[in-house]
Amino acid sequence: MSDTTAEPPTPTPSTQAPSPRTAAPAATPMTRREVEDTFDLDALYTPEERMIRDAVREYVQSELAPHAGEWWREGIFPEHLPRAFGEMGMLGVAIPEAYGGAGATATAYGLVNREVEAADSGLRSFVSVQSSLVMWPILTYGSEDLKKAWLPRLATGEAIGCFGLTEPDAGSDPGAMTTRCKRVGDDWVIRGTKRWITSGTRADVAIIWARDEDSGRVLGFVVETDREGFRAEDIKTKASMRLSVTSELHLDDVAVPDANRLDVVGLKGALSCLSQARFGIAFGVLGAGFATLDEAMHYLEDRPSFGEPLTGKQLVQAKLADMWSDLTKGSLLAYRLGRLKDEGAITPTHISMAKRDNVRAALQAARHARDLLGGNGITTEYGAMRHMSNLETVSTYEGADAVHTLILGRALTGRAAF
Ligand code: TGC
Repeated sequence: MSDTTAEPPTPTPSTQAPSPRTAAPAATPMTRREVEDTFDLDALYTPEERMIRDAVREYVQSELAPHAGEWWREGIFPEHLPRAFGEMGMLGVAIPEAYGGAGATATAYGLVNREVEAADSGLRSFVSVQSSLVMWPILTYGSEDLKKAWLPRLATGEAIGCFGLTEPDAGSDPGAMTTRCKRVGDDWVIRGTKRWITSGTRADVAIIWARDEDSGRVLGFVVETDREGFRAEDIKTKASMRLSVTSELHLDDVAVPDANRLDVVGLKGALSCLSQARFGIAFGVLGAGFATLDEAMHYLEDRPSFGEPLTGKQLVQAKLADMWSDLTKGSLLAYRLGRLKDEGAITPTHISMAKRDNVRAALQAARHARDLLGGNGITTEYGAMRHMSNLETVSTYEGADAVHTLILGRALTGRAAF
């Protein structure tokens, strides 16, 4: 039996003096490639997907990323970009080649979004609205004449498109739209206001959703923006997405021929387009998130504080590790999302989960980066604050975080709680 009353042994004093604090050896941080693809997803992409991604990465990093801060600060979306994007094959990546697209996989389209958003979410907004919200509905619901008239020009960037669903008083609940259409002879006459419309004042063509006064059903139309009664103006008070053009559209009894009506009836037409755009966002935001992680890693390694680089501090590493881990899980989710879409097995629930959670991961990464960069983090010389501010918009548009949460809740429980 042991003697529980015995005194604990007296520790033997060390004969060695405590080692003086020595300078930390040179650090060998992971490369950007290792950080951004820790689970080697690269090996799972096709050679064509890798080729498209790498070409866009090179273009974005050399031609867009160095200027994004200045364009954002000045509130400029440079006029030459649509044509340049077209030349790079970045518009309509998954649209068939017969209509001017690249005919690539949905995964390739997602990867393009990711590369573009590494520079700025506003640039990705242009690409995804043009591809997912304008080209996709024309391809899917448009007549052959509409496809031939618009898709090749939208693919080259010669024509610009926008998507009018949201209204000043109808965002999360698009069914509450007040824009109306009425059949008059061979035409439809459309009246209403749309708001928060990317590229609205630049657009040559608008996809407009309106409720039929007679049937009460929601219909979609391809509306040329030079039609009488169509007017657009920019929203100039944005503290986010500043290098993206965001507009309000006014349709004052705009007449369009029945041939411009999309072949889909009900809100599902518009929601199916949003599914395409939300898919791209789930990939895109990872680009912004990883850009803020990369920036923070470089900044902190070069910045000593209390005698050593900030990357050697525990609280800093905790944030970096969370950013890396969350964005990496987002990449795995996006990869699977892409393949489900390529296989035709994707559902709106998959997309809602990926859009919601990947935006959360990217936004949290940007917030951490902003914090880690200290005072410099609030300037536009660094990307953290700009990305953070943009991602606040991305969290709200194309289905607010709360809407996607409730879509997931409805899928889980079978009860709609909107
Ligand atoms: P609900 O009953 O759920 O559905 C009505 C019909 O639509 C179908 N559906 C979908 N189809 C394809 N993809 C989806 N994601 C779909 N979601 C629903 C559904 O099957 C049904 O079809 P059917 O045949 O039975 O008629 O409709 P609800 O009114 O209850 O909708 C619920 C809710 C909240 C999920 C939906 O309204 C929603 O997603 N709200 C958010 C809307 C949104 O994202 N708005 C922001 C868009 S961003 C913007 O407009 C700016 S333009 C982009 C830019 O310029 O940057």
